[in-house]
Amino acid sequence: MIVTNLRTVPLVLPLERPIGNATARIERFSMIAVFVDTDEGLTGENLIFTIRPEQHKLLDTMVHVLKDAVVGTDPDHVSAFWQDAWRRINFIGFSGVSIMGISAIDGALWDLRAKAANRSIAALLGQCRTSVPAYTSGGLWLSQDIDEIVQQAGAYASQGFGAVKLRLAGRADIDLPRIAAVRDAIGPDVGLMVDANQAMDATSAIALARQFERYGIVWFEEPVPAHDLDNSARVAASLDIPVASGENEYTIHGFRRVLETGAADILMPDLQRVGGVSEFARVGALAAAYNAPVSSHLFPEMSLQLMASLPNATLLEHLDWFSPLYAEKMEMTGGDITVPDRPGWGFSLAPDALRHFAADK
Ligand code: SMN
Ligand code: MG
Repeated sequence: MIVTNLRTVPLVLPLERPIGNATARIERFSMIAVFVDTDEGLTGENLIFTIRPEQHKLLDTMVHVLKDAVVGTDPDHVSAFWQDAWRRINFIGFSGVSIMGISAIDGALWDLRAKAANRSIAALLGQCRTSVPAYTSGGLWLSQDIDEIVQQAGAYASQGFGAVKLRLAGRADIDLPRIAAVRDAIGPDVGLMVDANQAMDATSAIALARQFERYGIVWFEEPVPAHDLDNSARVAASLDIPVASGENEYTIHGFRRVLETGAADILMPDLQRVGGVSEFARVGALAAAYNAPVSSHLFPEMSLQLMASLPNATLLEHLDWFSPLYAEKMEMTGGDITVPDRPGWGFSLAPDALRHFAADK
């Protein structure tokens, strides 16, 4: 089988209500649907996105910049695509938008080769489980007041989620009452994690964590700027609560530094930043060598396939942001999301949704 074409469809997916964390306000997702066609009539697909509309064209361009690395290749030779793409991005750099372009195509190639084998991606990678425990991160935003997050947290617990994530401001006066209220709303048996989205310095992060320790926090996510590995390591070494980080890391090289410095206890690769399915799997193996658990960042429909294959996988980040685009829906039983055994990702972009959310319509 040979790749004959690479196509993209820019999409705009608006949120009903804008949301905010400590570093960003999000009104809509500017997305690129990526399609890799073959001479045998099969097509592999993938999605990448940005929360900043002015970066939409940049993502689209980056995918097309790598077109010559994939058209004419055998999809089973996905590691050869990686090597060639790596050589091509040398001049513009081995992280950031370059890797988003590689991730987009890598994921579409894995979807394609799994569809060609009539297997799921998890089955191709070597499957470990048929469902993955999840935590919900679809709500409890900093942009919502305390009454609203209490009501929402209670609703998540009633829906059966085993854990929920709260976004922090990075200020004790704002965060501690919200943490206490959410803990009260979900009861003692539902996990609670907090995410500072890089807003703090190490000293204040350690001081804040010592005050929220009593609420039974599963992990403290991105306490300090993501690039500041030494200070993240200082927070991790000072606390009993695990530090989780990695949504802003690129490739196995970035994660190697996180592990070597002790900057995080739990790694959170994001499919579009880590380098797609290939690199997510490699980071998972590297993490296993350090006994580090892996929790996926965003893209729940697709990350399920990776989380199903890693022995050291912990919780899947669940939110329904992208579900309007898919023909299939995620299913949850007892807080675990079912790993579909349908071919490829097991979730396919619905043609009517692609038309409905097309950016240029
Ligand atoms: C997050 C990242 C990007 C956009 C929204 C929220 C957050 C997460 O850090 O962990 O989901
Ligand atoms: Mg986060």
